[in-house]
Amino acid sequence: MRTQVVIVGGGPAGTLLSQLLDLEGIENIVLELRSRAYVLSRVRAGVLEQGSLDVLRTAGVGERMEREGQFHDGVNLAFAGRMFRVDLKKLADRQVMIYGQTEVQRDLYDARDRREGQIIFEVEDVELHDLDTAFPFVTYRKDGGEERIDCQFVAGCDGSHGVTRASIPADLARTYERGYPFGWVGILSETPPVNEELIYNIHERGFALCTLRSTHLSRYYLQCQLDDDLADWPDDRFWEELARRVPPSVAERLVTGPSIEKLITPLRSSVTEPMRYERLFLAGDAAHTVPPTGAKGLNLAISDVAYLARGLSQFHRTGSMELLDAYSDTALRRVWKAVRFSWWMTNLTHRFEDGGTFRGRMQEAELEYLSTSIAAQTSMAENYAGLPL
Ligand code: RFL
Ligand code: PHB
Repeated sequence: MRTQVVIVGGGPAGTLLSQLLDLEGIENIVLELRSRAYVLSRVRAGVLEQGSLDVLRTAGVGERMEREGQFHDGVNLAFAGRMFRVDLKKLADRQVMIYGQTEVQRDLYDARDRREGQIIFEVEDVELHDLDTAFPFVTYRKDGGEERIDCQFVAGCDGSHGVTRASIPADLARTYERGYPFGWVGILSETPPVNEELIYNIHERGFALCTLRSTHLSRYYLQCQLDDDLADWPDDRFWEELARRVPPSVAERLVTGPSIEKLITPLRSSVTEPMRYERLFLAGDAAHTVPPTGAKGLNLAISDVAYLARGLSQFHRTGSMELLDAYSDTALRRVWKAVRFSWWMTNLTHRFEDGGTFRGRMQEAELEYLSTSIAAQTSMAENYAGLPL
């Protein structure tokens, strides 16, 4: 087989890139490890920045999002028994949209179907070859047979556990990493959300997040131990712990019910530089991970893909490599700011074991400052609502 761009990974980054390239007349094939149903069953992000909405509209997948997504003008932080609101609309002149990653993914797959895009699911042993020549190719196995696709470029959109990042020779790439000494356990339940807007709860028992998908679908997360597993968090324990970590007035309104999905995840920051090796370009979680506290992961995947699509389309139209050559630097400038914000928000909101120390006092002082300073809230608002693309 032959195509212009092979896209490894059919998550949001890979599928969106496929759609944007197709709209520019660039042929591409997506290779995805899992089945379509499996990808659609992964419940992850919920918050889209305005810049992400613009990219999704350009890709022709804005219609259902516009109809079913909820715009939010602010987010709330609760600590020491009180709650304050950061007004995104007033302070940053922007809103965010609540629309689940699962829905974005479904819209993208449907859009690819309508244009008869090629996504090959359940591929194994993807390997990249001759990336440092003008004739790279990708091999993989499907239904037991060995396949080969020749191409001009490869896009590595295969997430944090993918294979493309490792195709960059070790001496040409550097990975910066920070692990946090805790994880999140999260549930989805068919209950009305406890609050119309998100609440980030800072509590001595650990962080808790109240978020939602719709008027009848709630999503909650709790900070947990790094070595906890799902068996440690039966529904009853989850709801009891959540009620303790939110302000009493919020706990009173909490409607509980069986979880329909539950996940546990460690928190981590990581960035690989550069996001390119010769004819390979990395985008999304394949190049970087952020802790979910700042709601930035999916939004970064979308902005990377927007930059990369621009570069590939310039090459396609004019033969110029200018934007592709600038891709890694352009994307990384935005990535590092989101990594910083996610790290800051994680440090601000989570309980560290050293709570009674100088660091703990600094955390309290910062919360006190943020709750009373419009300047501090403005900085949080512009980052949370999303820096310009
Ligand atoms: P994905 O979604 O991981 O997709 C990568 C795809 O590549 C496939 N793959 C391979 N395919 C072929 N060959 C291989 N060898 C392959 N290896 C892997 C995988 O099966 C998969 O389908 O990466 P992508 O596309 O870069 O998208 C990134 C986002 O999924 C991620 O950043 C967000 O979910 C992060 N995130 C959030 N981001 C936000 O912007 N806002 C949020 O509110 C938000 N909340 C979250 C989150 C992530 C969470 N978890 C589970 C870590 C909340 C949580 C709990
Ligand atoms: C979510 O709705 O799943 C969500 C929202 C905000 C975050 C993380 C996750 O910071």
